Amino acid sequence: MSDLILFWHRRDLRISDNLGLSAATQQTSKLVGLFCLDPGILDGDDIAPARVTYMIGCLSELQKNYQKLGSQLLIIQGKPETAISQLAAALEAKAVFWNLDVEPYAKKRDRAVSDALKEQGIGVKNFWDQLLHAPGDILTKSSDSPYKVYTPFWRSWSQQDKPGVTQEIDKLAGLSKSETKTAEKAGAIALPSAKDLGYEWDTPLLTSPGETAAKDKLEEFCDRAIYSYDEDRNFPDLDGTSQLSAALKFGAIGIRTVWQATLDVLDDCRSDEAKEGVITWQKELAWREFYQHCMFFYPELAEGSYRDELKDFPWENDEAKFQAWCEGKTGYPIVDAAMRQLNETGWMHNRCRMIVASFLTKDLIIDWRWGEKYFMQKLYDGDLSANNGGWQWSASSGMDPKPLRIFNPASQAAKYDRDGEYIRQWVSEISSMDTEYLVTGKIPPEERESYGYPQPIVDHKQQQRKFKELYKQQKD
Ligand code: FAD
Ligand code: FO1
Repeated sequence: MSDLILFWHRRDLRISDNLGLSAATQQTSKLVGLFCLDPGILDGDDIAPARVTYMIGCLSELQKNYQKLGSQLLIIQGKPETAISQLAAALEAKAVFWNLDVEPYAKKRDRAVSDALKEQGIGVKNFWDQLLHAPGDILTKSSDSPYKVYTPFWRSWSQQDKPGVTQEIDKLAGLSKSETKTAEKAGAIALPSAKDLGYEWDTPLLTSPGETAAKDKLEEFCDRAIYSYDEDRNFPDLDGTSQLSAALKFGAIGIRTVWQATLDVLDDCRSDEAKEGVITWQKELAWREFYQHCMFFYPELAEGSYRDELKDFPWENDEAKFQAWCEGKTGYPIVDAAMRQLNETGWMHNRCRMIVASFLTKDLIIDWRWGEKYFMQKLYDGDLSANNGGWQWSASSGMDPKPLRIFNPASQAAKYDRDGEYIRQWVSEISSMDTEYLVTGKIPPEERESYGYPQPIVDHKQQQRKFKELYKQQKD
């Protein structure tokens, strides 16, 4: 057995501020990174080309960063428990380290990999890196159980001491030439492109992949928009949010680095409004952790509605209406703008995610899981816990204490896109129409016809009444 430790990356695609990786460097200087292209994930029907493109971009930078430190990032392909144990055994690694994840698939996969390695006498060590507080660290005082409601979770979460940024790694030792050959024989391959994996995405991503771009984005956000985040985050035509979601999903940036940045800017705040901006952003980071804790403790959330009254809901599930929603052709300008933003960029503004999710479930009366899956097929930040949390919240099927939440598309547009700028940007065929038409959606049928814009596929008022009636029947 050699001194070699393999560090298995999954959604922590970075060197800096990586808890598990830092811990491995405390035990050995001979440390090699590893990523396993997993058909169990990549062959799924909920994968977005934009997301795979982002992930491969992160891996490409990670490979270069390992090389700069004197080591390498090995890429393998296949069932992790087979591919990883085969490689680790061939290289006579003394241990494989990795950071844990909350997802049901991750838990099962990790158990299998752990068992396979231990069977061969190879050590395993795991860490919680992607959260400031691990599942189980934030529990109710009354019954020592996980929180199901966000506000008390935030109160407890925000009061606990947070870990600091880990120390920079400046040097590693990698594989010798002959060991590299052994690794190749045991399955190590060159990093494929997203296209090689069957995923094509040519549009530049809002945040470029990799550690460097993520750090730059954080710095830029903290210099510019964080102080007015409390107000600006609601307006989809403004560049008022961080756009760090994909970096956080894939761990292109460490959560401790992000948290430290919020503490630094809090120190610099000169007004209460500025402070409010920073705290509101911290609350979003806490939403991320809340949904991950929920997924960890209640994995059944991934399967369907949490609330009984939504479990066997008589969804109408009209395929043609679903298609119109997917394509941004519902005849509701704010909904269509948002869906087109998603289709064209792989990202959608949070306010609009809530609007289109409410529209799919409450206006089209379509099972929220259809929307959840479509989002995963398109979003480059698609993340099981956050996406499922957002959809269950919007469908009123989750743990949220507010029973029924219905958004009126016109009121939402009037409040958050009052000049119709966002709608104009994404629904080009009606960009020259009066703002009043765009925002209210009350466009005469003949105008719609002449502009080539669809008639509304449903009537909001009527559908809202229908949904409430169905909901009442389910509750009784
Ligand atoms: P910012 O406003 O800058 O927020 C900072 C970070 O906090 C985000 O990057 C994200 O990591 C986290 N965050 C913010 N809001 C939420 C939230 N409501 N829930 C959980 N984490 C949050 N977010 C995803 O990362 N992946 C998803 O697949 C996803 N699907 C969603 C589906 C629906 C129906 C809804 C309503 C929300 C969803 N969100 C999802 C949450 C949110 O919309 C995005 O995190 C946010 O729009 C990303 O933009 P940003 O990075 O500029 O966010
Ligand atoms: N993680 C991997 O270890 N291997 C993959 O091939 C892989 C692909 C992938 C594609 C889309 C996506 O959103 C995430 C992906 N991940 C991959 C990361 C994944 O989120 C984590 O592995 C989770 O722990 C799985 O539950």
